[in-house]
This record gives sequence, structure tokens and C-alpha cells, in this order.
Amino acid sequence: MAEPKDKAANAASQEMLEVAASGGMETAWDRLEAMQPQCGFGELGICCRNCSMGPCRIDPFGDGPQRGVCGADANTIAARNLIRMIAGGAAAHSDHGRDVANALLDAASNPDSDYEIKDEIKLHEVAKYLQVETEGKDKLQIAREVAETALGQFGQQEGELLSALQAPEARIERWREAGIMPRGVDREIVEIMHRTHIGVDADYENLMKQGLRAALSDGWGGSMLATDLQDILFGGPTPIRGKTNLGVLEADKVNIVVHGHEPALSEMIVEAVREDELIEEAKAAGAKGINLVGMCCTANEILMRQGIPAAGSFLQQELGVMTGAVDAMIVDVQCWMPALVELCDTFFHTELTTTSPKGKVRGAHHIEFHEDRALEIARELVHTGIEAYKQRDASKVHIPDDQTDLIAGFTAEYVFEMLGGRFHPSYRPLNDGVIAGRLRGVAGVVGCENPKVREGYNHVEMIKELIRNDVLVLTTGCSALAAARDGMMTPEAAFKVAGKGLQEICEAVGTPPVLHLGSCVDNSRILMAATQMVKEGGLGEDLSDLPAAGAAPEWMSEKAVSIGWYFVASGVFTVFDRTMPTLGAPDLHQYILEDVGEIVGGKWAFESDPVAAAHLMIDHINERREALKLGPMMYEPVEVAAG
Ligand code: NFS
Repeated sequence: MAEPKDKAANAASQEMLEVAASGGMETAWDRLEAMQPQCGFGELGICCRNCSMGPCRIDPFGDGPQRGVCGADANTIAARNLIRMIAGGAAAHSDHGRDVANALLDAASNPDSDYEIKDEIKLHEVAKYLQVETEGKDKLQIAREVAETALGQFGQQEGELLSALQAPEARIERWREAGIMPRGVDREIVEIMHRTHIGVDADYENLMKQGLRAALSDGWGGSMLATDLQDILFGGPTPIRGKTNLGVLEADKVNIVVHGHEPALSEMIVEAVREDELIEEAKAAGAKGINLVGMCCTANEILMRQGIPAAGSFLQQELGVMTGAVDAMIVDVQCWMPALVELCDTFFHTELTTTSPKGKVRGAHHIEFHEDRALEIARELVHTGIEAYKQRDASKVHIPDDQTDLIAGFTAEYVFEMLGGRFHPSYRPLNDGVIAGRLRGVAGVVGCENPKVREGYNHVEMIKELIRNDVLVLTTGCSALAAARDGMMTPEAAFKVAGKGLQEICEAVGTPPVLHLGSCVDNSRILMAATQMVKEGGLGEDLSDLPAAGAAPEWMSEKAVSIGWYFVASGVFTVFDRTMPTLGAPDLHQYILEDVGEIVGGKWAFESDPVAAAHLMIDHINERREALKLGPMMYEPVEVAAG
């Protein structure tokens, strides 16, 4: 059995894995081990259970069946499975976006709404791209029309997604030529489900074309709308100090963990825990107060805007409960493990509550969240934590003494202001930095953790290698939390790890070498930052011309698959660890590695060694620099001491 140090790269996780083992508590790592050997057909992408003539599987060695009962071959089956993954990911991000649009509509049309319009500048920007006339209208009317238009974008039947029209002109042309310009978000996802039904699309290239289009409807549609409407409602982030890791839990306070993805709920809980009445209630229960912390992407959302500490990333959710100090675990949608039920029930006093009608589990409490009673429900949820605190067993409390400072809260807009100065906001200094060879380029490192990979290791090693080579790293999701845990999100980190050119830039503007851009829907911020770089000029006409690359080095979710595909479809060279489940389908796999690049200008690579993967990205960035005829780099990469 693997040791804690092989399972996770950071000390707090290792410490809690020891606690898990000595207490006989199961984790995702244990369940993965018990699952071995995992289904080889599934891994290769060549089992199909889309109809009841199956399940069918293709023999990867060529001796057995090469077609399913309907006649579908390995390429068809694997492509169908893969684009269903894209549909799942795009649906998750986009349904989140739809909920935000509904919250915005509530804020704009319900006089008693607990939400308000916090960012009017953003409201006007979004109104502009959604083609909402603003002349002579007040804030609420504009917000209502923005919300209604956004909701319409999900169900739009014909035409082009308005948010996608923000991409550089050359990119839009490329999408149109390839026939993958996204129409409505829901429509693209539904069309995947239709095409992958028995007896519809059996051409892997044609299937993948729809996969590309659906992924684009996520990145440039559902996710982008989620980000932008959240900024309108909760305020566009600006740099803010925060901390992360399990040590942010506090032994003498009621600890409330909000876990999942949608800030419509967590922002209200932030308000609730600041109310005197609830704080007094916590004190009456014997605690010193209430400590609100986040988990997974909800953590990123309230960290970016409110500076609320992030207790942990995806694989730390069970470890967090095992500290014995979590009184309420409040979950909404995505990335929470059903395993939490048994863990909380069997070993701890922790009150696990689901809040979304879309996400329930047997054995947990359910307090349903509704936008129109948001604050009242938030208070009720905090109350569950205070009540549970009274049952807490102090002898079971074990909180690792481990937390790291960080700066979060960067956005496409802020990067702009920061680099150009408040009075001349512009991407010019960033572009000039790249042109002059002070910066090699830009990389987006994003995505999940996966117990198949030593937790956080790939993220951290990849990011270090990139910044050492003067590549500015933009990060989101669980990758951002891993980087922050390692201390890379402080301005001082630049002097420890970054190359000299990147160091100079960080010093001039006072930023970390790794910028936290938010949750996974906020990968749309990376798309917009890249778009701004193209529009600023001097670095080509299209996103695919930029000295830039993307990666998800510990991916696991369908959302990550959708993100990878919209990065590639946007022209970005993108590296994932391991591979996607396509190895059993040679033509499809070849298409992914080669042909798709011809169509969209972005390219896939698969590499599990994080440093080698970083070098694939650096090589690509160097190639782009050469194609743009940019000069040599100013400085050699810095040497880093081993360990
Ligand atoms: Ni992204 Fe966020 Fe984390 Fe992966 Fe899950 S929390 S939306 S899917 S695991 S990065």
C-alpha cells in the first residue's frame, strides 16, 4: 500500500492521511486501490452501453469482436464516449451559469432580493456584448435585460453565441470555416446526446466536430456568462490577501465549510456569518465565533472576492472532515464526494447538508436553496453548524498546523490595469514584455486533482518549471489551490523560483509569478486575457499565434475534458497528463493528436511527467516566438536547487 508521502505532495494532506489510516477511515485513495485493476475497456474508451443490444466492447488485441452489435467500430464508440464527456462538462459549467443568470434576474426584478448589482462597469460591458441597449435605462432595467438575454443564449436555436463574438476576428473566421461556431449552449449539448444515440452519427470526425462546438459553447458561452454575471452580482475581483490549506480550520470556533461551485449560495453564507445574531449564537454554544472556509471551486469564488480562507482542494475534502473540527459541511453541485455521508456519520459530528435540488444524497440533510430566500436559507445553514458544534468531540480534533499566505483576485480586467497603471490601463506592457524577451510567454495551468496522481505534485512541479523559464502562469481551480499551498502566490515567490525576466515584472508591479484567476468557470478569464493580448497587437492575429500554452496535469472531471477541448478549439497548445480514453481507437487518437490541429490551430499533447510536460509547453512557446520573429530571451532560465 502506498505511503501518505506518495499519495500527496503537501505535508497537511500527508498528516491527515496518517490520521485516516490510524483511525481506519477510508479515502478516495483507498477506494482507488480497491478498484484495481480498473476496467481496461473503459480506460481505452472502447466499451459502449448506449443501447440495450450491448453492452458491447471491442477487443483491443484484434482477436475478438471489432464491432458492436450495431456495427459501430472502436473509433465511433470512443468518439461517442468522449464527446459525451464533453457534454457532461459543458452542461455542468453552463447550468451553473444559468443559475447565476437566474440570481441576476432576481436581483433586477425582485425588490426584496438579497442580491444586488455590485459591479456596474461590468454590467455595461456585458450589456454591450449581449447587444442590450443601455441608453436611457437604469441599472435594474439593464440588469434585467442582460439576465434575460443571457438566459436566451442558453436556449438559442440559431445564430452565433454573442459572447463568443468577443474572440479575435481571425479566430471567429476559423470557427466559421470549420463549422463549429457555437449556437446555443443547451442546443450543442442536446445535439451531442442525439448524435451519440444508437444509429445516428458514426463518423468519428463528424462526432468530434460537434464535440468541439459544444466545448466552445462552454468556454465562450456558459462558463463565460457564469464568470461575467457573477462579477456583476458579487463584484469583479481585485487582488486580495488570503490563506489556504487545512490549517485554516480553527479548533475553538464553529467551522463552516462551503463546498461545491456556485457563489449564489456561498456569497450569502459569507453575509450570514458576519451577522451579530449568529455570532452570538455560536458564542452561546461555547465557541469563540464562526470560521467560514471554502472547499474546491466554491473556495476559489469566495477567496477571489471576499478573501475567505480556502481549506482545501478536491482531494482534501475527506481529509478536512477528518480533522474532527468541521461542524457543517454545506455542499451544492459538482466535485463533492458521496463518500462524505459515511465518513461524517460513522466517525464525526459533522452535519452534511445538500442544498441543490440537482444534488442530493441519501443520509445527508437537505435544505434547499432558492434565490428568492437566499439570506434566510444561508442563516439556516449556518445554524446547522452551530448546533453540530455542541456535539463536537474535542478529543477527535486534529488540525494540521499548516496554512500558506497567498494573493488571489486577478482578472482579465485587472491584469490590464495592473500592468498599464490605473490611468493607462493596457496590455501593452505585457505584450512588450513578451516581445522584448523579458517574458517567454503565458501559460494557463488549471484543473483537478486525481488520486491516480500524487496530490498537487504535477501542478506544482509544472508551474515551477514554467516560471523558472520566464513563463507567466495563470491558474484556476484546484491547480490554483495547489500552487497557493506551495507558496507560489506571494510576490516573494518570484525571487525564489521565477526566472529573472519574470522576476523583474513581478517586482515592478508587485504581483506573484503565478496569478490566481479564480474557479474553473473562470477559465473564461484566461480566454479573455489571451484575447486582449491579441487585440493589443504585436503578437499575431489569432489566439493560436500567441506564445502561450495550457495544461491540466492532474485532470479527472468531465469539466476538465470540456475545458481542454475548448482550449484546443480556441487555438491553444494543451497538455494533459496520462491520456484521454481514446487509446483503443487508433484513428480517433491520431485525429486528436494530429488532424484537430489542422482544423483549429490548437493542439493536444499527453505527458504525465510534469517537468517534461512543461517543456512541451515551453517548446511550443518558443516555436510561436520564432514564428512571430521575436528576439531571443533576455535571460537564461534560473537554476533551482534540487528538492
Ligand atoms: Ni474544476 Fe472545481 Fe477541482 Fe476539478 Fe472539481 S473543484 S470546477 S473539476 S476537482 S478543478
